Amino acid sequence: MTTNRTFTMIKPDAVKNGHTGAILEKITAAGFRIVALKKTQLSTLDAEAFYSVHSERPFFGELVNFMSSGPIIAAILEKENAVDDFRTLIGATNPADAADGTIRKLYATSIGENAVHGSDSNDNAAIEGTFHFAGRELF
Ligand code: FUP
Repeated sequence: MTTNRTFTMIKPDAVKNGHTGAILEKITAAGFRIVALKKTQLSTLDAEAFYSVHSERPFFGELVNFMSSGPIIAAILEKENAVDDFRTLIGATNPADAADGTIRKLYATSIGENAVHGSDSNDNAAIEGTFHFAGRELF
């Protein structure tokens, strides 16, 4: 995957609360092109694997339960400087600390149920995109 791509999930809270359309609109309005997109649901094992880097953290069990609790929207996005610009667009992990106008400020309810995921590096964007999508699903 090239370095102008990032990976995102609209998390179960935001999907359940009906924010999918508004969040996708904010993403495309910010200049991101959708390379791949699907609605899916993580199993417990999927969520444990996706978040394995956090397996020793105290919130790991809750994170896995939440992320497998309902459908998500997974997407690969393309834009110059995609990883950093997307993290700016979504805001801080804790919505209480997120800047005004960011997706988490607008749509997240707590640090655990924070509406969206955004890759934190080019390497992880590639790994996470491959976790969710086959090559023939990228356009
Ligand atoms: P981010 O990169 O902003 O998604 O944040 P992290 O990689 O630090 O955390 C990944 C996910 O773990 C967060 F989206 C939500 C969850 N988390 C908690 O539930 N509690 C915490 O204290 C930190 C993170």
